Amino acid sequence: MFAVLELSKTQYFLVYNMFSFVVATMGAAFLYFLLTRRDVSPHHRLAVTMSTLICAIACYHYFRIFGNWKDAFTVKAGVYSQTGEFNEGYRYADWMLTVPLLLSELVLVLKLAKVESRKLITQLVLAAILMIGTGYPGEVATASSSRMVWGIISTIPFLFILYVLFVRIGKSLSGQPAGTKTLFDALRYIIIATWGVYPIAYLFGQPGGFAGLNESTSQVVRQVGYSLADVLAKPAYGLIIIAIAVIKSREERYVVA
Ligand SMILES: *C/C=C(C)/C=C/C=C(C)/C=C/C1=C(C)CCCC1(C)C
Repeated sequence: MFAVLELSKTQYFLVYNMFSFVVATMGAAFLYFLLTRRDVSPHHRLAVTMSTLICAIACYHYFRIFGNWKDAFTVKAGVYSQTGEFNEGYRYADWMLTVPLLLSELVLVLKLAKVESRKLITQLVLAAILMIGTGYPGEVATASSSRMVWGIISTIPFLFILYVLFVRIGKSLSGQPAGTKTLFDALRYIIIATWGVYPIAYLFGQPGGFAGLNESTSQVVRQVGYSLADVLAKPAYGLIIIAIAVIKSREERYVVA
């Protein structure tokens, strides 16, 4: 069973428009990354390809999420009541694919030694799968206690990921070309700031509401929070990765054909 939400027109359309905005953003980013592939040298292209895939996957899922939101509500006398299931599975299926790609992309663009690279990718991908796989049962739980327990379990691999990124990327900063150092440093903080939004948005899914908000408002905050975080964590992050790859390509005297 699902929690039956009763939303005002403003609340309903805030989420509706947000989802629509994310579909457009992911679609545009997908095309942009596809077209800018040739601006980077061949051995940086895999990272750009990953951004392209990430935005395509997210565009598809947001399209489904958007349609699902429309179908799950019925309007009567200006109140939008939930009359059908809203499937959180789309989001988690999306993350299961995109989060390992986002992490691998970052390691690839660092261009570390092969063995080191492989080890980091393996650790990060496994931690990402654990984080999302344990977050999902919490997201769909109807009891607030199980929501909390799964949320805490999922936070353990999350902290591991942040630790690895921060410390490991920090260590390799000195070996990076001058122009990219500030970008890498910015990327570290952007990851902390945007990825940190997810567990906070998750808290707003608490049955009965969170932070003094009623359940409906709280759920609206959660959906908007996840959506904004996705725009920063996928298209915006991809732009920084491309900027780094372009600088590195120039350093290798790559000329755009
Ligand atoms: C493009 C999608 C991204 C970058 C998704 C990231 C998701 C997270 C960092 C999720 C983290 C969670 C916790 C740390 C605890 C509660 C459950 C999650 C899955 C929301």
